[in-house]
Amino acid sequence: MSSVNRFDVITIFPDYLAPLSLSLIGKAQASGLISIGIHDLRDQTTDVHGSVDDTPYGGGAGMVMSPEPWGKAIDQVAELAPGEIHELIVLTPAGEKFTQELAQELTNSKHLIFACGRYEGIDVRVSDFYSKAKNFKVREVSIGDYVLGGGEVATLVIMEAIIRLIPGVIGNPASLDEESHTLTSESGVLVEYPNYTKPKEWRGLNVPDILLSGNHGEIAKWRLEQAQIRTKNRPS
Ligand code: 6GU
Repeated sequence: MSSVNRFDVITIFPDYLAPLSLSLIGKAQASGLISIGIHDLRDQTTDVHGSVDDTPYGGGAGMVMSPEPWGKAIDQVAELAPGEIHELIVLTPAGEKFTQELAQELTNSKHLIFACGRYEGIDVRVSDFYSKAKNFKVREVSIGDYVLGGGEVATLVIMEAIIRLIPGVIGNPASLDEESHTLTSESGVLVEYPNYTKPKEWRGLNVPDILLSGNHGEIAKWRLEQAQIRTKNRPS
């Protein structure tokens, strides 16, 4: 099955997404494997102040992002991938927790649209409209139990996790099988075994003899044990 190749991000801070032109993701764009559009929500506003938020119905603290600029922006970016099923990812600390498993699942959507909320979030009718009236897949996603100023950094995290899974993006795909969060069938994750490189001795600390033994069977066994110990001892 073919992987996601079009990403659009809607934000009031387009410059926050500048890192997408660097490193792995920059190269994936340059090589044509993926294309990424960054869109300024304020381009969709009509008043002189470029207002994107308003006070919450029902009262309470903070401001809520208005649905109309979001509707216009999402309609526009949907046209950038005509005929595809669009998956709208709404970034909010109230969303489902982002995991390696979700990263893997999202590689199967052809077109991902990231809606970066700020303030107290986006009027929920935006999610409702695109899931019910427009047949988009819509997900509210969080990257963890802490509060960020907005969804931009969460979008960077999620896009990086997805894009490195796309075939051709990483030079040595074997490294995808052997990395720090191996998903196991039973219990979720096994964290990676400890790594060493040259020199053999550094500041009085030695590389374990087993890794110098050349015995690949014993090395694999040792690494699995170490991974299990680390997984068990890791604070959750
Ligand atoms: Cl997606 N947004 C915000 N504002 N805070 C977060 C988050 C998202 N995920 C964790 N904290």
